[in-house]
Amino acid sequence: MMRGPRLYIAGLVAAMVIGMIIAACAGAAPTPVGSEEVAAPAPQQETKSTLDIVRERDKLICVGNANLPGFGFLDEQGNFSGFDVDFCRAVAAAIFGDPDKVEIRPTTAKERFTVLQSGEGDVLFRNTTWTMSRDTDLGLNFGPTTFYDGQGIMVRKDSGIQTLEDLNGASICVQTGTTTELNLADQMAARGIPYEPVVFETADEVTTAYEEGRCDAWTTDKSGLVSRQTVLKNPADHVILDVTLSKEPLGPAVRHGDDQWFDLVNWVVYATFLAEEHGITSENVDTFMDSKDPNIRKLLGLEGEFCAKVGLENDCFYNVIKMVGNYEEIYNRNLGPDTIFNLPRGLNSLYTDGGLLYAPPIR
Ligand SMILES: N[C@@H](CCC(=O)N[C@@H](CS)C(=O)NCC(=O)O)C(=O)O
Repeated sequence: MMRGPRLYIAGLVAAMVIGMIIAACAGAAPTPVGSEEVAAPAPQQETKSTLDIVRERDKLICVGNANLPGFGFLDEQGNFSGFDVDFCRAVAAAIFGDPDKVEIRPTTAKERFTVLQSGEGDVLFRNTTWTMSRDTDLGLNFGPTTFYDGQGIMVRKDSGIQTLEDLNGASICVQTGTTTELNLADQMAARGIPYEPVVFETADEVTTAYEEGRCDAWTTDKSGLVSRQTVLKNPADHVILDVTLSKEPLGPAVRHGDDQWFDLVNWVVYATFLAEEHGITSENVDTFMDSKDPNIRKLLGLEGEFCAKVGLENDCFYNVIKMVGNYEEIYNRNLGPDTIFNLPRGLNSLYTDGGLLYAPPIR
């Protein structure tokens, strides 16, 4: 007898609950319990894109290096030059059609990430290794590797040291805030070789200590050793061992959170690879303006609207090539056979020459 009314009441309650849910889903405003407890709508944040900030400032700020000849170096006249500096100039050429609209903000290894994260710079071009922790924990995005490197060790020629095993019990100078410090520890531990790390904050301190004989060896990226060897009192007295302790893919980094800016930096670097691939240089680029090759036409802004996809004018890559050059020109100007470094391209050759430089297509 009782089943009927119970079912009826249960049905009524269910109908009320469903009705309330439908009302809520239909957008009925919940009654505020007290205005203090209702979160105010977040104010419309005027978050400017990095590109807007750079344009308003009328210059690009690259976080860089002042002490690494060939990569990022400040001369006595107050001018910066080097491979990383040229990539910074290439980004400015793409944005402004003027590679001089740049400021380099020199940093030590340790402070470079904070300077980028705090917004004091727009992009990091400072012989910086792409690692997983930097890519994730530090909130960075790494662009295409511009220089494939590996860690090396320098010793005095007359030391007789030839292998890592010869460094048993040796003191090794190393710079803090670098991958170098960590790789050294890993590699020596893996081989069971005891050593004494002598740690400094700047490259100048490392070099001075090494020259003064305070350490038997000195370790950093091989590019860094070749570069800093030139500032030693007697460069010929030193030798870089034929050992490679790590992979050091060096390239640009930007902050997380601005995908268009990340794309822009990426495609400027790729444009230098593609220009080399097509044999287009700063000298001959104008002779390609009547090219029938669709790949070249896209690169030079003659076909499609590719630069617009990263917020720029259609001649953005043309300006990079015309004003700064293709990858080979940038490499040779700073590190090639006519420089004191004379670094062989090796892995930093195009994929068509057996190297690792490979740009996706502009399409
Ligand atoms: N690629 C490594 C090493 C970068 C690095 O800072 N290298 C040193 C040694 S060559 C340097 O550039 N020092 C310049 C300076 O401190 O002034 C990294 O990203 O941690």
